[in-house]
Amino acid sequence: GQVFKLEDYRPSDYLIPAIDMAFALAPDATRVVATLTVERRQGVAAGTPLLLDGDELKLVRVEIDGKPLKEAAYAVTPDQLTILAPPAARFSLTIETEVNPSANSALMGLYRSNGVYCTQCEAEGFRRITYFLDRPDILSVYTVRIEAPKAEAPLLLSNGNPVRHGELAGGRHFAEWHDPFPKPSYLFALVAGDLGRLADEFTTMSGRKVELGIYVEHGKEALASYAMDALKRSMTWDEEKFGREYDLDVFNIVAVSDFNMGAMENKGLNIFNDKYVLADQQTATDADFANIEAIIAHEYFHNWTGNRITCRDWFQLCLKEGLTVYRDHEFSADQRSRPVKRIAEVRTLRAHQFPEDQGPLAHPVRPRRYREINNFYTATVYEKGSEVVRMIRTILGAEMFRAGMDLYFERHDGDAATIDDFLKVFEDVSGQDLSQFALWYHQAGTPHVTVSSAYNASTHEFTLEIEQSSPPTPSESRKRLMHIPLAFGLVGPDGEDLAFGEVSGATVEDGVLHLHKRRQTVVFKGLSERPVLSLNRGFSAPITLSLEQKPEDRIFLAGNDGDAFSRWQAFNTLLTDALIAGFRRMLGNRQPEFAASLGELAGRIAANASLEPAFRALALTLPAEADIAREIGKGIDPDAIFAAREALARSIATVNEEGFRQLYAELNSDGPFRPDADGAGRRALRNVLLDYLALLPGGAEFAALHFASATNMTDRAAGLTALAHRHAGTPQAVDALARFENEYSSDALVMDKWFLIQASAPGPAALDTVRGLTAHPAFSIGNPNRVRSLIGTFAGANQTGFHRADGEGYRFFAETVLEVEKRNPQVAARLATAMRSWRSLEPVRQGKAREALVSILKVEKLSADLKDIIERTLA
Ligand code: HT7
Ligand code: ZN
Repeated sequence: GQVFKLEDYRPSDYLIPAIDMAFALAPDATRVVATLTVERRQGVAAGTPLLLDGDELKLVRVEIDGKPLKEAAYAVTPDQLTILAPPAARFSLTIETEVNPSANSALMGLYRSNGVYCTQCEAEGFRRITYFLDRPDILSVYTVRIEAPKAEAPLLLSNGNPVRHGELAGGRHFAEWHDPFPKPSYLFALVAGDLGRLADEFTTMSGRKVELGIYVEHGKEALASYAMDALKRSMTWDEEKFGREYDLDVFNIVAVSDFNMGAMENKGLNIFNDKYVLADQQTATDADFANIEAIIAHEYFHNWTGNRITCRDWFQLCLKEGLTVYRDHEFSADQRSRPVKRIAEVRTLRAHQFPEDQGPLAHPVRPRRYREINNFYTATVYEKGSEVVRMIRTILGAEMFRAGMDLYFERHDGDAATIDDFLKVFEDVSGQDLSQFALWYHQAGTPHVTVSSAYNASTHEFTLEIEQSSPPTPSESRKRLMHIPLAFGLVGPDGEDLAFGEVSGATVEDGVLHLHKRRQTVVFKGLSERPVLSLNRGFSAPITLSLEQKPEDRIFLAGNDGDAFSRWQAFNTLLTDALIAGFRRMLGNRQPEFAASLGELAGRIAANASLEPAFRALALTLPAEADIAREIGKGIDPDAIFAAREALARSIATVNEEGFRQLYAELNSDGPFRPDADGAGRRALRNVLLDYLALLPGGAEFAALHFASATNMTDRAAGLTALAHRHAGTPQAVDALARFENEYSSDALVMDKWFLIQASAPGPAALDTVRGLTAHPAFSIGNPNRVRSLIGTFAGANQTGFHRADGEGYRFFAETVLEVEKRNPQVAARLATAMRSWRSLEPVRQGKAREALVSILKVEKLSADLKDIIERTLA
């Protein structure tokens, strides 16, 4: 396949300042008439051919300035339309195409989901609707007319503001939309169908009224009320925190049930996976509510970071995605608990981005090459991209960061911009040189920092020996040195940060130590007591850190560090170290042993009422099996990791049984359900305690009671998980699974939880369960949510089931990925990334994993999406 390279970027020869589109919708044969105003760019020779992108298109007619084009004047294939010698510097080009929305199972372009017509154009779906310069630096003003039978599609939506609508003969009707803001084609959207509407309004900071609408299946309107509330809070927050006001008369959101990703920020018409819109306490967990809030905010924030200022090319994807993730993280931190949110973000980053950055699919936040752009909507672009923006804020400080953002909006509104443009605004407002910092965008891999410390009681000096390194990644064997901003504190015996005098060996400003070199010896003077070092507070830099520190110091930090993230980190490091030691003992056929201090500390954290429950829940959650595997790095035997983790959980539960039971009972609140941070935090802590208590004698009965008495989905799902994972096959587990299935068989989103819980049940038997569930009536291989909940969970979150030593998990997975690929290459490719860490497995599993990957590559006519992932995974 073709490799696209950043250095090949050239502006297009032609511009398309305006496009008028007319859709005559029909399930199998929709007609699209697109009239493009085309302008030759200054300096381009007259007669230069105009090459328009297409993808599986059928051309019906083509006209220039209203006259049919002779056959000799153009060349057409399903993938390209070439106007061989355009007649003038400016002309109008009319193209009629026919597309089949019903047959579009790839869910890119115009398709039907549950009888609703909808579109997905990012990244290159617009070319599946009409021939176009389908690249993000072509900005056009869109006017769209939609025509359809009124009974089938009473609702006709597109971007921008409504212009007019009316009745037509034969039971048909039409609506016209105009979007005054020039936009790239990937932000085009159309929705038509019969949907219910939840309506509201918002008055912007300058007093303009905006009509808000969330469209869902009839009868589900009430389930969109949390999403509506999140939308209004997002609009207010963006005004208050970034001075950004909404700019159209309407803002619509549509929920569809077949969607390749979470949601899409089309201008004025966001389209959402219904999983991220519909929620109430009986069907959604607290995690679902938090996701809805974050994704509603994310898509809304794109209106300024992505839509008003878009990307010049797809290499700049992080310009909109990393920045918008940063903005949605800050929003959630302000709406909920900042430290809890930060810990959750870091856990996600480590679970998804670190393995990507440390494996064969590693790429820079701003890549320089791609074969299939759909495969670059990655944790690196999104999550590490957000961390890079966070570091800019750490380096510049809050005020200067805001000044830079203001300048970005002022200077680049209406532009298709680059990462260099973004960095330049911060350089311009601050006068700082960010050229070394820019490597965070350009260099792949997770930097590693090693630190040792020494205190000299006679000179009152505290010395740090620091070294940075970056491991090689695909096609980047030599790495340059990074600017790494490390927030820190020197913690004194009373838990307060100690003041220090002169510092040599590094720039230290506002509690941040800046690394620029390979090795730095940093000396803090004027410390009359030995400090305990708290480093990378708040996870100020996305690195891995080897910090020589005594367990007593970690225990001290876990209880006393002024930074909540670092308290969590200190305890988590203690747990991880214990689990790795336990794993090694298992490999040596010895039972793991754990220091009593660990269990006692867990008990103290659980009982510490001065800590918010959500924090305690996160602290008491043991590192996941995949986290432990990542820390171990190679020779992974998932069964040994599982056994070590189980043993530690049992030991913590046994030592703390009484305290945990008492706290569990105290947390049982009977008040009204609230999906806010406090309510969710209490449930999270109670459900973590359930996980521990379910391991003790009588655990099945205990979990069954929890399940049966649950008054909300968070508790019900936690009870079912405890039964299905810890007591599989017991009458309690079998009964609870059956009851759940019976109760929710007609609610696809809730059935996804039922699939997920079974797909993640540890042990080799999960494979047969998952295989069997692919034949369940609620499962559908064509629906991305079903595939992700059953197959994606099995491969991504079931270490012992998927990585069965006999390799059967991999074989099943390879077969299923290929089944998915026939319908939806994009979803198949994303699924396949679950194999990215195969080289860290022990040799037998590694061999079986390799066989499965190779078996996929042997298939003829593999899609570009899947081929790209498998080839890079094997390289
Ligand atoms: N910008 C959106 C990305 C997206 C997408 C990309 C490829 C294929 C399908 C897709 N659906 C949505 C979502 C976002 O990041 O906000
Ligand atoms: Zn986004």
